[in-house]
Amino acid sequence: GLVINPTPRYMKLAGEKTVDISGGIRTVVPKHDSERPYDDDLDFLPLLNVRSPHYKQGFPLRAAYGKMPSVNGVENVPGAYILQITPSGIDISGFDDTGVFYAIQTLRQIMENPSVEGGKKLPCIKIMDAPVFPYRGVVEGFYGTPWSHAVRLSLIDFYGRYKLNTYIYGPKDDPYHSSPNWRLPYPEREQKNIKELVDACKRNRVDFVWAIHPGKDIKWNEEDYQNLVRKFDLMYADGVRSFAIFFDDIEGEGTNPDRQVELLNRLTKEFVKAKGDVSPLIICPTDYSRLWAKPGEDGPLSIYGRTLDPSVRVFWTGDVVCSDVTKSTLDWVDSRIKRPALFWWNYAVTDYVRNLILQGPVYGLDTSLTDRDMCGLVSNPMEHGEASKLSLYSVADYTWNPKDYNPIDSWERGLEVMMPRAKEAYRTFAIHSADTETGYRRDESWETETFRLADYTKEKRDRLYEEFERVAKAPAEIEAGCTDTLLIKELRPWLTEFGKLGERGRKAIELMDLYRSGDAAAFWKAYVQNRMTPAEEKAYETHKSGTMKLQPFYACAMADLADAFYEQQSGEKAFTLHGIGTYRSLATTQSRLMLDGDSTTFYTSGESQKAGDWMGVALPEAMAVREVHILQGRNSKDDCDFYDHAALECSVDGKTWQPLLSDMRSRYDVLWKAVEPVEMRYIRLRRLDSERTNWASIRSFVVTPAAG
Ligand code: LTM
Repeated sequence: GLVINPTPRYMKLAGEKTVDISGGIRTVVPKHDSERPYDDDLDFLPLLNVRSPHYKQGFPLRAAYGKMPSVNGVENVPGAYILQITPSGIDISGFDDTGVFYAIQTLRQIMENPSVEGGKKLPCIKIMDAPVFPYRGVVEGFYGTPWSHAVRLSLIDFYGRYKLNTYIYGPKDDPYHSSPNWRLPYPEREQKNIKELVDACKRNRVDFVWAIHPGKDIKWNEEDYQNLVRKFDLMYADGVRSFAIFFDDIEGEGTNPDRQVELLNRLTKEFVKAKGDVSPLIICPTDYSRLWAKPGEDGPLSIYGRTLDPSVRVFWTGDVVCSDVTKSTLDWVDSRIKRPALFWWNYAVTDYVRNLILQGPVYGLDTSLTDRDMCGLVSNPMEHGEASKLSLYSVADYTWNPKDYNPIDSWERGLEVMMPRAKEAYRTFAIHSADTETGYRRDESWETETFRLADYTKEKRDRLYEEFERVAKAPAEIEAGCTDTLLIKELRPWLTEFGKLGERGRKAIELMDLYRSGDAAAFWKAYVQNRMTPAEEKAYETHKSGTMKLQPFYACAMADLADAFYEQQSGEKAFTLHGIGTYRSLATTQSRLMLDGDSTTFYTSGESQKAGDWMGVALPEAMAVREVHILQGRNSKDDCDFYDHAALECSVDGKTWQPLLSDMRSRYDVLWKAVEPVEMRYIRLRRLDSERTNWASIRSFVVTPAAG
């Protein structure tokens, strides 16, 4: 029941024993001369909010750093600490000042724990704790609106609370971070804000790393070197002691790895070492992902490995730009750069899907990694900084203690911390707001089972109906229970749409009931009212959630009901095609875009293609077909998002398939005409062997029945 985040590496409760701190806490200077008492100016009692009314009274707390007994399994590294609560007092030893600060954060969390009787009775406990990765934190490195000053300050306090120690400032759309203004000083007001951020970071034992992104137009000459140093000096004057240089997302001369190395090595010598109190530089290479990194000895990463000063940290984003943190990707890059990489984890960034807000669990992080595999991990979050705290809570958990990291457990705890007075409603919103639809796919709605009209059962219906009711109610409950005004401001547009989704999903189920009751007039009236208008569709597209299961349920239910009603009224089957296949997005409304008779709109898989994948359609029933015509790609022969090696197949039962056209190569326009009509219900285009890994798209899929 004792929740501490990040999960401590070692923690032992002394049975049921507790100590009473209702009289407050007083600090006592430790006896040992060899230990340095915790500095007065770093006084932490305000953090605990329990200062004793009189300095001679209260439960004693002794804190010191500089000499920490080494304890089995927990390394003596920066940030390490031991916290012990016994009847004789609270004892803290930190490896360094940060270690003491972290011990205080742990103590604060113990006191805030609901099981700790209003923070007045503390359990007797021993905690020995140390971070596994030296760099743990955040890179504000996304495209889009940079965080506001208020959000940044609120985040920095959050980093301190959860022992994140690195904040890299590098918003792509800050004109003074990137080209062409990287050479210019910040306007006075913004420079003042940076100073405030640096001070807030100091209070929270966070390294403020100022990053520059000069590669789009840097000239490899003395003038631009001096421009860069001048900008660094301005930052240095305001207290910045850590710097990064980003060469991501650029073309041309700036990408030259030899020049990049020259710059970093010269800066290391003439700036970092000359100043004496500046941390090692961090570089983001142009080859930051295995997707395009040149693998050979002459590749930029190997050049770094051979020539870049060993103190420089090198970023890496994984096998693709947004991808899992795995041993294999780290082995690949580390063997080239000759040092453990610093992982730039592109989650929960949404600059490539700005209509989504990601609130799901943090997973895809190998829990067996050590600091020999990577020197740390920083998360690139969403432009919605407050709403990113949920994922950062888990990033803090993982980077401190990967071995004990459990994504779902961490997520559940994070939800409670973010919204203690509306946790259930927030959970409902979060569980249905997780997937990206494209790119770095995330699981979503995993507790929800949807169904089609044909599979309607009372149990399935009731369970889903209850969930849609929870969805419909969640926004009001969150508005009432969430005390974080910055957070609610960010979530509100999505909450509004989420509530509407709950309503229309609930009504879609009621429509199923009505249709089954046979009251045609009442059904049709309600059906028409539950259709989304173009304006509603647009509003939903702009602030989407429930994309994996809830909205697809609604869309499929409405389509099924229309077909069923048509059949009920006319006595004939409606000729409606449904997208089927190996891509999840085929079950959604997306697949309509290849079936709408408009070849300017297209369906896209949202996933890389591979051998065995297929996309197709299901007819309402088996029938004789005389023609199938498919246009692959988005709009022209130059598209690469098509199957360049494929087969066209059909089936009556969806299990046994027969070929219509085999071994087609580079065929955008797939046309099959029957000599004799063929009986079929399912038709598919199947991907055969190919080098191609693009997403697959189809802009038109037309099936013509023999009778049509
Ligand atoms: O990931 C890196 C190193 N650079 C950019 C980021 O700025 C951007 O936020 C992410 C996600 O779109 N992708 C990048 O390539």
